Amino acid sequence: MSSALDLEDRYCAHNYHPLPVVLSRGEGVYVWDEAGNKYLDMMSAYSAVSHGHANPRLVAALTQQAETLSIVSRAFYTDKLGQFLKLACELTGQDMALPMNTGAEAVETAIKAARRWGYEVKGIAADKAEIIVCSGNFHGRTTTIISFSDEADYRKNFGPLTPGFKIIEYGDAEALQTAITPDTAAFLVEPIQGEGGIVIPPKGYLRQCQEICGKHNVLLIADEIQTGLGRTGRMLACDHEDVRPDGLILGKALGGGILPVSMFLARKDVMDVFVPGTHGSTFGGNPLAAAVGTEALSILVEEQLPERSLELGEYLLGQLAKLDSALIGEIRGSGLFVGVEIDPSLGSAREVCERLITRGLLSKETHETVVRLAPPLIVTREQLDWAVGQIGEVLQEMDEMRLAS
Ligand code: PXG
Repeated sequence: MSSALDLEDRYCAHNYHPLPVVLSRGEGVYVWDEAGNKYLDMMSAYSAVSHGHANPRLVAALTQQAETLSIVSRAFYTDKLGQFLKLACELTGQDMALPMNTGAEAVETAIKAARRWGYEVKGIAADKAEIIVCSGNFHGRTTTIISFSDEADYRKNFGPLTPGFKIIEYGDAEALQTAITPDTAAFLVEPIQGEGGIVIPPKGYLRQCQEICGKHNVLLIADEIQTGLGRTGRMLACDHEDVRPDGLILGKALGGGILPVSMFLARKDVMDVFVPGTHGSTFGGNPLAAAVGTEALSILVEEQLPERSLELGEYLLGQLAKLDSALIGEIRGSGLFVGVEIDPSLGSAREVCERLITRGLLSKETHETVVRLAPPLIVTREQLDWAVGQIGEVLQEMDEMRLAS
């Protein structure tokens, strides 16, 4: 056993169950382990590494800004934050942004904004504001956010939980219509559920939700931490249905796979509920994060990564569809955000991932039955061909073993 693996097992809290590989270097779509073995990264840190590992433009932006000015806190203006948020607003059609660091912090920011907007603009009675969320949601790990998860493991023995949330069926616009009351401040939704297993709602769902929210003066807040910034083949997954949400949450790829950078963006009348002293973060919006975030967004646009994701995603789905294996249930995806459902009666998604690792392909199961394929958006067609070949061979191996036993 590797000593790095032993050390991590001994000293790191066991809040994850990592696959047995010790990574030490990354470049582009590849990472290498301690022994020098090379892997194609089809996980991209849950979509955070859309630009590829150690992207030279991002490393240059990082080092140049680190040598200039990194952290000063929001007690002062800096020459980097305004231009970063301007670009983010222009690319997403939002008016203003509030910078944070991790995804969960940006979701918390959205929740605070929605509640305060509910009281101060919509006129909901004190402490009555409700936020509607979906079954199978994943929005992060803070105490408030797990309070509205329907995953028992995420909540167990972390109570007392935060009230004020109502869970409805994902993908069912009528359920939203029924659940709304005069106390509803917002509907918080992932345009495609990532951790839920790459779950794609029915066509037109988001648009219907937007209409319902508009009719009832309820904020539609899209959590695009995982689906945003080109992952699904458009800049935002909401763009597939020409939906502009009232609030938008970004994270992961916003930091270019180098730093944790997140933000909540919204219409001006929503963002105006924040006045000095009502919300903040020591690191949120620091010049280092702003410089890297600006470069990350510029690369997406200049290198047309959303368009690339759309084209290569369709290609990947087409190639996967040609695989002939009893183990495969549904194959679904949008852009380079693809899930391969493994029939649990015939094999486990984790076993598929473990076998793929031994062949130099990194992926991670989600919800036990889904193999997630989400490579950096700079991946090439040839690299995808190689990956599909490996997946095909692994499924064949598992099929043969199953039939032999
Ligand atoms: N919203 C969505 C849609 C996400 O996928 C978050 C919010 C939270 O982001 P942070 O940066 O706080 O992790 C995510 C995160 C995990 C885990 O084990 C989380 C994610 C993906 C895989 C594993 O906590 N997504």
